[in-house]
Amino acid sequence: MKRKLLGMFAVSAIAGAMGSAFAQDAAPTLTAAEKEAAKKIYFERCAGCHGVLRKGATGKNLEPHWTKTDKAGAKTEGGTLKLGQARLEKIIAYGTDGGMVNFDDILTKEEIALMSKYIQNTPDVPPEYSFKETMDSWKVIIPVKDRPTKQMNKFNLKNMFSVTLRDTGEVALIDGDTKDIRSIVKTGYAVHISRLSKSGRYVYVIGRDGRLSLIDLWMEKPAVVAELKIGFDARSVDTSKFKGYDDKYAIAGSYWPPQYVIMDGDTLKPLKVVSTRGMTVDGEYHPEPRVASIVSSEIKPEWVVNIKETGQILLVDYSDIKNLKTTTIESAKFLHDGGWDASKRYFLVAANASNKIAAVDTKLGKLAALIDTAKIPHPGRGANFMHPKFGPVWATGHLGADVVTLISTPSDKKEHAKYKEYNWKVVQEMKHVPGNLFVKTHPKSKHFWADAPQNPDKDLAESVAVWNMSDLSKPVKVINVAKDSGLPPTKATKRAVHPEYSADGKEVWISLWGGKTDQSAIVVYDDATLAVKKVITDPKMITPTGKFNVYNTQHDIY
Ligand code: DHE
Repeated sequence: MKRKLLGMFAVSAIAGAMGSAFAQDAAPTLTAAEKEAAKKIYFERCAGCHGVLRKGATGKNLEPHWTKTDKAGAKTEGGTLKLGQARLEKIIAYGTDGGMVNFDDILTKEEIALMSKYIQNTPDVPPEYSFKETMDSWKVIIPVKDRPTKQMNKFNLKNMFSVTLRDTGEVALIDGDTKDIRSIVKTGYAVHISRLSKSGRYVYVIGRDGRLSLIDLWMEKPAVVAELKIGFDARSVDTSKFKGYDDKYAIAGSYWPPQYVIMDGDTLKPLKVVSTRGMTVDGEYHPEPRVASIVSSEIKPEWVVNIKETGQILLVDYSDIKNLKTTTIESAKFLHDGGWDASKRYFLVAANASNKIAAVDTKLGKLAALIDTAKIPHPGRGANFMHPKFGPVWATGHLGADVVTLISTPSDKKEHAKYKEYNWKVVQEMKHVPGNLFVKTHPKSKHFWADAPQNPDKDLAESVAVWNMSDLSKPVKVINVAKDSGLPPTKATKRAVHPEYSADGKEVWISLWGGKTDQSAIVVYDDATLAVKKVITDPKMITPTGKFNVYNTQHDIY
């Protein structure tokens, strides 16, 4: 049975904002109520991979020209077999070898039939979202002048974790030293990531519904001090980290509409909205090029903004926002997540449906390399370490292959000159299992961790593998995190997801992402002994997924 990461999509405001126009052609008809229900399911489960306009990205194109047919065996002009109702129902229920996940245990038979009809109809085009609407959504809850001028609590903020509670639309701020929940903050729906301001004072949290929340960690009880709706559907945010721009600006990327918003760092006041529509690397116009990962350079006043559908990587210079200068770097489709190499000069990003990693040289503003990898690389932010034979490497896991890929990265250090011949080559593929989403290590650790939450096997999805970096031939241990948690067994898989280190690099936190109504947990391991140190199982701990240690996120340590 395949699992369903790729189908976990936002309950997006788009669903509500969608128009109701349908071009019926010869497609199956739906009542108004059926359309509404199908629209909601599409945005919750399908849009993340297939796109709002169904042009396809990580998932296949789902436009009527090939979903719709009334006769068996009908072909498109290009000769591809059209899908039609019966075939669509099978694909949605059981998935495909191409990576489509099965929905037979999430959707009822009736819902599967409904979705099969829905996607044979012409997609609705959701509304745009202007600068004025962005501005109208802006709320300053506590103005800067009323905020503390120094840290008012006694928490060790460096070791605070901002934890996504996916299905409750909240983040928990958990004290890494005591493991106590210091605050639970209401945020946007199914928060995707938390990022830190350069000073480490502010946490920026982006919901899938486009709601961006700014949390002030200096308050006695950290709370949201400003909010902005940056679009209808979003995944990424970062801040200005170049010297002299500390906490000055923030940028957030939107899936729909395809654009990014630049704002003031301490109030979220919107300053500029920039569309990402344009040509793909193949020279085709794309109406929905979504903003995937964004990262902030520390060597230039620039953000690296990765545009999924076009395969273009933008270096956005924020030194003069009124006269915005952007370098557009061609790479490959469809860009997703990525992270810095150890020197923080190169940014490596997955072009996941092309099975490639693109490396950008942010110093020269050029593509440094386009590296072929195994199927569907998914690095999260990746992981950097010294390979015993090949020197500095950056690692990515794979959703679609049973390996972790190690890529040699350049280094200016004299003692690393001997590794130059390996640079930008895949130097090793460590044997793992498919369905990996995140890998992690820490400069002070000898261990390398990889999860496998999307593996079809329940045991593997509930486990993580750990390697000792002196011998990467096989894991030193495969840890069943669900068993270690002591939680009662459940029918729903408790996916072990997203290893994250404590600030001192001595602990590894793993989320157990259970069913919506099941008790979930975070299991904390001692990185040296690999023994459980603590299981955080507060009843409020519902569907924890991403965890962002303040210090490590602030300084891009991974
Ligand atoms: Fe993510 C990062 C998009 C599903 C947990 N995810 C990212 C990034 C993007 C992205 C573009 C990079 C952000 C950045 O660095 O600026 N994710 C998507 C999707 O489009 C997708 C496939 C489907 C969807 O509709 O959202 C998707 N992601 C998921 C999940 O189902 C996960 C596992 C659980 C959850 O919370 O929803 C999930 N994604 C994460 C996490 C990160 C992330 C924890 C940050 C990793 C890090 O260490 O920085």
